[in-house]
Amino acid sequence: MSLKIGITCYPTVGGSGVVAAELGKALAEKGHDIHFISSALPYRLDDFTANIAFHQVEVNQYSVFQYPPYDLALANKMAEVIKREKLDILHVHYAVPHAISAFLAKEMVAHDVKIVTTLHGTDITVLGYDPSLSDMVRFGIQKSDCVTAVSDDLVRQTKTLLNIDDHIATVYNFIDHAVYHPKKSAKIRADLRISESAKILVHVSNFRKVKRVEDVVKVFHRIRRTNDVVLLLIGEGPEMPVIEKLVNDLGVTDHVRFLGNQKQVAELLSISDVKLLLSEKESFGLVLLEAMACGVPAVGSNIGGIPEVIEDGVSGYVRPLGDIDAIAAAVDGLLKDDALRNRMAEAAKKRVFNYFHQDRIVSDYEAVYRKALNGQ
Ligand code: GMT
Repeated sequence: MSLKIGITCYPTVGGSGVVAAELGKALAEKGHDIHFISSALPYRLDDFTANIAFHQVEVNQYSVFQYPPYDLALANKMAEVIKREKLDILHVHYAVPHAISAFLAKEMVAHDVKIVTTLHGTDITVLGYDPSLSDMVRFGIQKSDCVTAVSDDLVRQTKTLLNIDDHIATVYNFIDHAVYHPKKSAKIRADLRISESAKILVHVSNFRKVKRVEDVVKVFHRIRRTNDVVLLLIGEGPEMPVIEKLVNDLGVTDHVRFLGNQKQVAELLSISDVKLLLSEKESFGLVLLEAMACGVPAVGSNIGGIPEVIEDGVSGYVRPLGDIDAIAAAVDGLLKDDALRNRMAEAAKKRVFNYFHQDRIVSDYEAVYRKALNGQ
């Protein structure tokens, strides 16, 4: 049965926006009618598709408002779309503010839309600790018809932190295999001035403090002592000046390529040998999946959802947070042993295909929608 589904997410570059946009596209391909309700066209949604509509939330600034009331404008737009399109499901990504706006919208209309909320991390691992917001996060979760989180660890943290018993289903993130698969390109190496013999480490993030990009640079500096290796840094964010200074202070500037935000990363990932994600908080780590699908073993910190993505010792390594020695030893071992790296690359591809395939996860979300509609 095809459904009318509203989707709200943060449209900017970021895993949650990517997952929401890719989910909408995949659901549309399966015949559902999709309505994105957001402040801007979600990143990754640039091609026209007949059964995907975008409804822009506009916030007018009036002098009576000290702050622009985005959450209210969003609720109003949601109510308008629910009523006009007779939505079956409103799937919001993040409890605060999106689940709260969805609840308000549902109260405004005489139409029994079901609210599905997906937790992506920050609303629990940051806002959940803030006493001025935690009750609101709990309220958003409890007023949703179904709640999902992107890892078992996030389910556990949500329940413990907010002291709730409500059922929260783990629905892992996914990638589109048509986009993420090994795409070898000799030209990219040449363009980046990387010799054929050099190994490549890669890190992709929004360069927030929580990503600990400094650890990535420290590990790189350590392994450069005994390896011909280059570091690709993809993304941008507030920590960039700190990272540039550290790269300079450690004397590795000539071996680091700052590539900024990139839309097409599959080619860059495919020329890489090891992917690093050393964050202190990471509910899932979508960038790990992207690299692993391109045949790149990953080394990550032992926190959040990372150990659910990387199978330690099989598709990469999971090492203690901030343990530069242990992380550098794992990366060094991978760079020096081609057979081991190739074995792990194959295991990484297989793992993404078997557990995080788009078809499987999209079906999981459809099952969640059916549950919400059946009142389960
Ligand atoms: O990691 C970020 O800073 C961005 C954030 C987002 O809103 O996209 O990412 C969160 O959601 C992603 C998609 O579910 C996850 O892959 C990331 O692990 C998660 N980030 C954190 O938990 C810090």
